[in-house]
Amino acid sequence: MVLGACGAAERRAPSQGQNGVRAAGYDLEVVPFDFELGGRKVSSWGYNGGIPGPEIRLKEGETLRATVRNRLPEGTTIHWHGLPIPNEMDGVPDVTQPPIGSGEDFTYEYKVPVSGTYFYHSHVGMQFDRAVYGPLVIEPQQESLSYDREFTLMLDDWLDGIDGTPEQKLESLESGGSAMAGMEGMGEGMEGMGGTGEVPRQWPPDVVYPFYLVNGKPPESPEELRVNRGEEVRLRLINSSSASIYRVALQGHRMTVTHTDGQPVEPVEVNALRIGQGERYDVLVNAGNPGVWQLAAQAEGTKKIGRALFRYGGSSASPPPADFEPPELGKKLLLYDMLTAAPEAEAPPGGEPDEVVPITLNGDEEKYIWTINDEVFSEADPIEVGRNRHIRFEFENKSMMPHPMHLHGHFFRVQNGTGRGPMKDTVLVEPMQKLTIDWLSDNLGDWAFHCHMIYHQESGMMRVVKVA
Ligand SMILES: [Cu+2]
Repeated sequence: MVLGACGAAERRAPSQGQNGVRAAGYDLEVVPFDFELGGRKVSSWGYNGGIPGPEIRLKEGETLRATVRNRLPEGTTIHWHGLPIPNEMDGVPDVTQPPIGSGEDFTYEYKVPVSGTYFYHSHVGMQFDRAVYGPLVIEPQQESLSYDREFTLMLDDWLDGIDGTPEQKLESLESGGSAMAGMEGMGEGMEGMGGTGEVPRQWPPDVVYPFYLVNGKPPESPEELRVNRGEEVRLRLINSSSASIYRVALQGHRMTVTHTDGQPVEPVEVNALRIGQGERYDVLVNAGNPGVWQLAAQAEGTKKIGRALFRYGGSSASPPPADFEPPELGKKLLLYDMLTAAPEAEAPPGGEPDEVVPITLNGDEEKYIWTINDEVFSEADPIEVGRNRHIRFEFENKSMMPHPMHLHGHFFRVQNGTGRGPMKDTVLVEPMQKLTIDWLSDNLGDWAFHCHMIYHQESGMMRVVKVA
């Protein structure tokens, strides 16, 4: 690998956390860069030489124009995760565009159709398991929530430059290295945690990472979220991890969930939530408990956490230890069954579907092959559906791994028995679970549909859904 070899000339100041500017035009140079992680110098790839990339923030209806300058030694693209935009702007290599070649530039330009919390990332190969991601926040024309302060928090699992490269990790999984990887901290005694309904088991992940980062920072040197007593605080949680599901809780506080995947839901108060790869949750926290508190993201099936600190003005308390698990992690956990779409969510189709498509998820953990309807992506034909039809996908997960399934270009309703399930773009399908989603095929083109666990995606768990 030539990581970092040509980074110096292109390097800019790292982008830190809340660094967005309100402008429609962005320059995103994707470039090798160095940063410090847990006392070690790491070389990786990212946008404008930072982790995460710069926050892109604009208003619903504005035009986003982003010029990507590819300074990597290989091709790249940007996918605008969750936004239903014109197909040619969707950034899937060899499906919606050829990769942007090394040394080349490409400009994405489209009108932002919806508000909410999204993110952008490379869709080429294993690049997503580097730092090629950043937050994308679309403000509504009229904000209906009332809050005093907001923070965007990106959760990431990190191994690049610490435990080889993502490509080497994939190779080791393909040669049978996965069974052992998952053994660490198998989550014994973590079943039957409190809360209502059926709390999902914690499955051992395929990859246990050396670091879990929040806004690019390891637990030993966390980001501090500074708040004042009495404030209402909005947190935008984005799981931009490649292979990790998290349970998230804020010590000493409850969270009111207001959105998932950018779309509004009826508010639900919980102690903890579970967030799969590619999912987002917006929550409100009432800051009524002065001190310094752990905002923990525990990687499911492990004992490891990523964290930020929630620090009140005037508090001189010392922070909890890096690995402290808030007791809230064991209390009421958000489940899909608790969510209903708010009336203003993107209009879903109702009634009976026009087309029903069975989607079987399966895999061979030994050979590390992951399939949709028993075929890997490279050998499969597209799933073709008609335009402006009410489509139902009936998932059946026949594997022993959870799969965060992501459909490009559309929102879908998760059928959770309420009749008004949440509108989402990414949904976790549990091992051996059946789950139904409904969507309106109102966006023409070839749309990627895949598991957002990138090692599964790269090993076959992807399809093109052709809306024609
Ligand atoms: Cu998967």
